[in-house]
Amino acid sequence: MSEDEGSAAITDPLTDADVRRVLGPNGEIRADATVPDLDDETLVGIYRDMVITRRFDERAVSLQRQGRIGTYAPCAGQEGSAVGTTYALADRDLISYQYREHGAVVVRDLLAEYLPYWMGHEAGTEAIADGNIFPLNIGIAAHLPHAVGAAWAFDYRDEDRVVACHFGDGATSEGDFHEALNFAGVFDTPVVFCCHNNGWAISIPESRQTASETFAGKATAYGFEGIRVDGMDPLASYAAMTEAVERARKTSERSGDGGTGEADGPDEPPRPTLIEFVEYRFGAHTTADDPTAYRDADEVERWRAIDPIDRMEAFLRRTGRIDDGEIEAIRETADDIVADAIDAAEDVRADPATLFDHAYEDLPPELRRQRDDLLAAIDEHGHEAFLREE
Ligand SMILES: Cc1ncc(C[n+]2csc(CCOP(=O)(O)OP(=O)(O)O)c2C)c(N)n1
Ligand SMILES: [Mg+2]
Repeated sequence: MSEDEGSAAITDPLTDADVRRVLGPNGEIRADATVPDLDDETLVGIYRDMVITRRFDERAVSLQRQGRIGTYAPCAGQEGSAVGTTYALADRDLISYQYREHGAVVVRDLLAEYLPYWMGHEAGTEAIADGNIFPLNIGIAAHLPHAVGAAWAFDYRDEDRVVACHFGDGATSEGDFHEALNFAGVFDTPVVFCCHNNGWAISIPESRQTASETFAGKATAYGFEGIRVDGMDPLASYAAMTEAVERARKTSERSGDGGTGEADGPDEPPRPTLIEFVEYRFGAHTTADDPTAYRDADEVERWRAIDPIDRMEAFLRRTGRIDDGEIEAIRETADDIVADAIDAAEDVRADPATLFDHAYEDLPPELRRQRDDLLAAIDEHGHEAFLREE
């Protein structure tokens, strides 16, 4: 984005012709687009899950400001791709994500179980594993080889499961990204790489991240398809992901023979896809960041004009699927779901001694001494002495 565009009036910020869209900037169905074949309940469900994700975001930022959770990475602006892609998956499919795609957890209905993670409790990541979601990953791109490994294992074991692997534009500069995509291309692993290009990696703009014309174009080097999609359009995100998931499933499942392997046609292997979701994060990189130091307010406003929730809401209204009353009810439900999740998470009481549990099979002497001191102190003063004062 050039600087002289800074003061331009608010217009559609996403004009690249190669970016797939179903909804226009105002939620209208584009002339060249097909609305995915989903029933009304599912379409409203996509909207509801985005509203819940946004509400969760607002509350999480506020909780961090009050010292009730740790550093948090907001998702606002990116709900369309996080929620839309997850609707294209079966529950048995695995999700591996960076740290911002909370909408995926919302769709899997695991918000309450997950929130303790942001309060420093291991239980938060353990719980989402039960919903086929890998622990979130802060070490940029480090989860990509693991995601590909999981996909390879599914294929090897002949399991009808695919992996959705989410990461940012910044992650594409890591060696792990290239190793993972290369391996996936060579070994035909059933994985969909979801690159969330929000224009920034903390304060590094897209223009300093790559000299490639697009992030999707990098797939060419690995021998599979790369496509660009409006990540602030949940329907386009769903449609693109559905297509990529289909390609990743084994031939027998793709041909609809129920996995008997008696399908007609050549025995094609699963193929990976790289989807570049072009989108924007409205808020700070994390609650530890001040984005006004590196991007101007006009840029944020331009992208806010195509807010994924507003567009989906306008689409649902225009097509007669929801009205004011239903929208109000969805917002109230979202408030309640998030409030209940916070209450449940704040009730979690971890044993401080578990701090020592997961790094070593046998604790080194110094850590053993520290643990023994802690246990002795708990013995003397009781657990309550180690809890935050209300
Ligand atoms: C290996 C590694 N290097 C650096 C960092 C510090 N870091 C945290 S987030 C981030 C930017 C990532 O940007 P991107 O992949 O675009 O994701 P976004 O935050 O925009 O969603 C960096 C460099 C890290 N966590 N891990
Ligand atoms: Mg980014």
